[in-house]
Amino acid sequence: MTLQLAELAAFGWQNSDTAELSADEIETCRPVRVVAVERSGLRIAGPGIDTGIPPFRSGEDEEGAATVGDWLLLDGEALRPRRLLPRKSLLKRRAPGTGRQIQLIAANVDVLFIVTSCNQDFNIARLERYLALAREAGALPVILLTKADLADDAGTYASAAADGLPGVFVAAIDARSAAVGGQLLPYWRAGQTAALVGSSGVGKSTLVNTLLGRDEIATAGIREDDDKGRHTTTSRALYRLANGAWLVDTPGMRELQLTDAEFGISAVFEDIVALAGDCRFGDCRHEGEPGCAVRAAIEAGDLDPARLARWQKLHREETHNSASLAERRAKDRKFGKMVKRAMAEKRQRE
Ligand SMILES: Nc1nc2c(ncn2[C@@H]2O[C@H](COP(=O)(O)OP(=O)(O)OP(=O)(O)O)[C@@H](O)[C@H]2O)c(=O)[nH]1
Ligand SMILES: [Mg+2]
Ligand SMILES: [Zn+2]
Repeated sequence: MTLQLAELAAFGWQNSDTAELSADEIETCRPVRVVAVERSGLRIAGPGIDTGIPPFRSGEDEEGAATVGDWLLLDGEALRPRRLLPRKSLLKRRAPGTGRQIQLIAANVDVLFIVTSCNQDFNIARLERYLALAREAGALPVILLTKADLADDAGTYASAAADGLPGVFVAAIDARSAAVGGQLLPYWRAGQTAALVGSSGVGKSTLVNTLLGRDEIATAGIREDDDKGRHTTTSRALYRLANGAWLVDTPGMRELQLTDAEFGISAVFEDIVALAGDCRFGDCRHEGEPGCAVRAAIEAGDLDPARLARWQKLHREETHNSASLAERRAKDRKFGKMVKRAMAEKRQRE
């Protein structure tokens, strides 16, 4: 038995994935892609396979849980995964609520379509969070402004996005229009994987349906008073499009709390990071210290003080989230060791 490379490529498999496998694995294993994460388990697909399996986790770390977009290696003809293949990228966030947990959004994503609408959902600070998520994962960020057909001033939203988020691709679209396939064409190609993220009600599932050419996913109208959605989509799934690309639909997020995203945040605010490097003091807080290059740029009108404030807030928050997750992981490890020791002692007594 050998790998069906051409068939696998249609699922997004790349040569670098083959290079991860041992000779024995190439002879005996079947790679499959996780195409949906449901409450009951995972849906996997690959050449000649499309079925459900129980959740799979490699190791004890929460990031070891297989998520949508992941590649699993099945043992021969069995439906039992042998291992989770290394990811080329991972989108994750601090799980909502009080728990210090990580939530995996999707793995092996090449393009991140950050979806917002030409209405009250539009918010530069929130878009910067999604941008940092994309940059951290090494995915190409593209901002999609849906409901351009409903707004009198879609152009104003597009210029606000282009001005506020320098260097980022922006497209104003009608997610229901067949023209959207052509508008997104420059950003991906066959075998690539994109993910849709954004608030509830911005039209993520509508866009998947339009690109599929059929109403496969349920969608629902938004609240008229504040443009908020109704959290219609509740699971993550990957869809294969006619152009050979793959698209992940995700449930709308109320809030995106970043964690382990210091690189991504610095990439989004690289202008400020560069300025800060020129401040006289290495630990300058840009709050009026002498020789502050950041303040000088604000005074010269080269930097928007609101942008500095957004960077500082995001940076503080990320540091806090990463530290509290690290603390919890250390506690978990300590607890795990304690349990193992207690079990070993119990066995000795028996
Ligand atoms: N006119 C117009 N309506 C749109 C557009 N995009 C989405 N809609 C409508 O907006 C509503 C919400 O769309 P959904 O696709 O369910 O939104 P969603 O982002 O998937 O929302 P969640 O699943 O809750 O995260 C639906 O009634 C869509 O028909 C658009 O570009 N133009
Ligand atoms: Mg949806
Ligand atoms: Zn400074």
